[in-house]
Amino acid sequence: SKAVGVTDTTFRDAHQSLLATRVRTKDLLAVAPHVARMTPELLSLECWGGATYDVALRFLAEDPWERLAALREAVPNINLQMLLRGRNTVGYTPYPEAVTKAFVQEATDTGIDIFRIFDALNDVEQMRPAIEAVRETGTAVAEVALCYTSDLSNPDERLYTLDYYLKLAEQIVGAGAHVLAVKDMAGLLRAPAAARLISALRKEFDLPVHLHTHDTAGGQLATYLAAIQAGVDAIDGATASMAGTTSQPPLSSIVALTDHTEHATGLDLQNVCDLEPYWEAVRKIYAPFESGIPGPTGRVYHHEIPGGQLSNLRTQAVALGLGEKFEEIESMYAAADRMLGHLVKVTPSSKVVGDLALHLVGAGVSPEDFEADPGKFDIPASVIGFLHGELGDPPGGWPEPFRTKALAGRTAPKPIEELSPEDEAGLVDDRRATLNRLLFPGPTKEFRAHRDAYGDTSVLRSKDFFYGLRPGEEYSVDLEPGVRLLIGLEAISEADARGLRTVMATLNGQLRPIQVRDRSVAADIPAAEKADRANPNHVAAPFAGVVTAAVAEGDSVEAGQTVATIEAMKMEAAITAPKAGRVQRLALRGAQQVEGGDLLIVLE
Ligand code: PYR
Repeated sequence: SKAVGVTDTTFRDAHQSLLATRVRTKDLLAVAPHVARMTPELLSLECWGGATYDVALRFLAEDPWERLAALREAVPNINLQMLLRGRNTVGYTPYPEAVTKAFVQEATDTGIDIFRIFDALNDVEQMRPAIEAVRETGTAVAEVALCYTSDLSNPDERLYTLDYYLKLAEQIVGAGAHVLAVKDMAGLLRAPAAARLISALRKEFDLPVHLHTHDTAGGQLATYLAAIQAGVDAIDGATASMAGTTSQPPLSSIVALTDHTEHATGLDLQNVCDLEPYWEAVRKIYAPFESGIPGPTGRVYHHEIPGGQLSNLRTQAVALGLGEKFEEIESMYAAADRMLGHLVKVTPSSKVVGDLALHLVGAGVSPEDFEADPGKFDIPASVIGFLHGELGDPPGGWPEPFRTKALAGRTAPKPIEELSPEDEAGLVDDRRATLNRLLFPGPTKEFRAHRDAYGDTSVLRSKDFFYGLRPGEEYSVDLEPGVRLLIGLEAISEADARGLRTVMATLNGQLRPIQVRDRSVAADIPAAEKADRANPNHVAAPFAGVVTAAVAEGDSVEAGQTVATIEAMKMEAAITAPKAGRVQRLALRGAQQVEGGDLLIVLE
């Protein structure tokens, strides 16, 4: 008889995969004591990772360390678990080992018990510094993942076979893992494959095996049953109202699946169900961040997009004006994956494939034309970096001659920078602030500016934080025990010519006029010039985004040279000169928001 352990992912992966990771600390803390009290039999609570860290600083004006510390206090009795991106820690590119070490130590000191470590190309060398850092803490658990993709039951599968996973597991065990994890980030592990993979891992190795999946196609409860029968030690689930589709399978159906059997989770079905109404209500507040995947989709077996990315990619597609073309983007994702060598797709390799797919659909380039002559086209910076080996070597080797053609004349990204002596000192004396700055410099700066201007806004209710007050509304905030602030909104003025409005607020009854720029009011921005597609001297924006010129008027450029960069929704791409020539005119001033087809540069 063997009970199966359960990790609750509601605080991390569930909202990452359904609500663009937007759930705020306040809404986690409100339910955390109930999680702590009601289900002490949980193996762990997954509550932290790359996206939660990034989004806290970038969009929520929260310090991710403060969140972790508060959760540790609210949940003293359950293991807190985080997802660590190997050498990328919580970022998108590799960092020096000193950063990994300081990060792991600080996370352990603040409350993490279990680190689930993965690498986007299943390269154990990329995970080794993180594994060693976790082992060096002396207390934390190094759970090391093999990322699953494709279908090992398919006799035509040549790369990601059972043999491949067993060799990988052997390296992971050799590197010092305490626990083996199977990370099925897209929900591709079918029940028969789970039976084979889990029983083989249990037979070959002495380590506990922990299975993670996403229920994108709707069949993963069957996979869990097969894995449990094959001896899996623990599985991941989320509160039912935050489960399903791109998130994990529901905790309640997991409990019901095993109740009254030798594998019973030990969780109480009623206790688990009692948390559902809370999350049902909270989820409504976050409705604008819903990814709009209305139900399960079997197309995932073809495109293999991870759960966390599938929801995000939809939002990106809409922001790029490509919302109507989502099925084309899904097919292009599969085509881009094939061109790049059939990758393990998880942050950040999934971003490389997604960037290329969005870029090609946005530019209206067919996969055949692109693959035949990639040197002729703009290529997103992440794709160039990947092809230069920035993320390591892919398991199936490099796609040739595609790679050589794509890289011809394109410069390699900068190698990992050494830490400055100030940063090294900062990692000792002022660890959290230094880590925030090193890992997410831009968002950390904005976060600091927000804190300095407004104080700690994590005390606000989510409804007010996201959507604000309406005139006449009043709201009380508990700043700290015994200190209450009454905030009211009296009126908002018309915008002036510069787009500034005066907001008449009251703080504890005192009228406080505040000047705020209304970004929806167009300050005299001239209508953009459109490029003439037939004119070979015109360089156009390939899609909507923020463009920064890389050349000045009068510069001479080579064909294929980067003349500008464009950023949109975490995607960035180089815009290259279609021909050699001199820059006659820049139609851009500074970094500028543009629409697809806007004129950027005129060559002569
Ligand atoms: C992350 O790194 O955020 C994933 O969910 C894989």
